[in-house]
Amino acid sequence: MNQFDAIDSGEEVTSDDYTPEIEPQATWCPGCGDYSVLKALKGAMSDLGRDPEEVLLVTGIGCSGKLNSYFDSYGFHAIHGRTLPLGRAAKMVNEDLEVVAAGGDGDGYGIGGNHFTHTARENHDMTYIVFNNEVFGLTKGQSSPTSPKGHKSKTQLRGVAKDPVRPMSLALSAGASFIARTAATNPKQAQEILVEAIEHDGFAHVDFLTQCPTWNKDGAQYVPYIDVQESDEYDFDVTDRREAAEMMHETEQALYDGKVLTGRYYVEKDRRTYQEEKQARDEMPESPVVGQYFDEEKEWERSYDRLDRHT
Ligand SMILES: Cc1ncc(C[n+]2csc(CCOP(=O)(O)OP(=O)(O)O)c2C)c(N)n1
Ligand code: SF4
Repeated sequence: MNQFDAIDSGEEVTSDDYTPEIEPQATWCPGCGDYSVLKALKGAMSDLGRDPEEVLLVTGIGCSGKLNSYFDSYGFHAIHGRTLPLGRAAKMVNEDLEVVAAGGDGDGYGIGGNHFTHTARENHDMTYIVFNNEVFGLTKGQSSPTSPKGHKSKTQLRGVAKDPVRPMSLALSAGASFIARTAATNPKQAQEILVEAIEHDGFAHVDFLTQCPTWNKDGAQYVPYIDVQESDEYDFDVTDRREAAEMMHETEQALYDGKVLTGRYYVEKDRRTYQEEKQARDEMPESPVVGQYFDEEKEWERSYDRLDRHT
């Protein structure tokens, strides 16, 4: 039994349960993709029947980070790029919490890039939603790690000189056990993918393509998407790492050619989460490291041997 069983009211959870009683006026621009993430996340939580008291939402800094103000669960509006270490820490001290971290592509793939790779590697049991609008929205449209090469902005007048980050390939090579991409223009799929991501035991990464009509009017996110699972052209096994890697390679480039492909790309069910791995370690007998690895006499002998070999 987890501690939340005691507070389960038995009543059906709806999206409204996640709407703050005094709802602040949204400061997102009209047409912003962030509204879709909010709706999909509320919908996913109600599909799963999760009470808001069971959920912690950690957000970063940026327009995306404001998600916390409109989503009524436990929340932490973290500093820039630090959603993942905070979410991890919360999960480690309270395993029953449903932890969701969310932030922009600047937040997650730029300043927080290091945390992204290591949280994926360690397979922490949490969901990570990245609002990928290919720009820094809040600070007025500078290019971000996912802006296409050549993308022009007020601070990159001649266009970006760098190749963009490929978020899904990065997540796969780092070790995430659930990887998907969805789009704000596709609310049904978005909600389904979030349900699966939240249910997944392990680190679930969702690259959520969100449009920024204020600073990135030409973003590919406006183009109608193709769902890779529903397309005959893209038949592949989501549990096969090699096939997933090939699909990602192909479709992450296609995004910049104006073809938006979304869906689940990789699902690994039998990998132990960080929490499970740690529990298994805690149950092992301790072996004294000093005696095992450091025998002073032997170390001197080895040093003399090495010296002999070099003289
Ligand atoms: C340590 C730190 N560096 C820089 C900033 C300034 N800053 C605020 S939001 C932001 C970019 C946000 O872009 P992104 O994460 O893509 O989110 P979006 O606003 O597009 O949702 C930056 C650079 C900051 N708040 N803190
Ligand atoms: S600036 Fe862009 S990302 Fe920020 S609220 Fe407006 S449309 Fe959304």
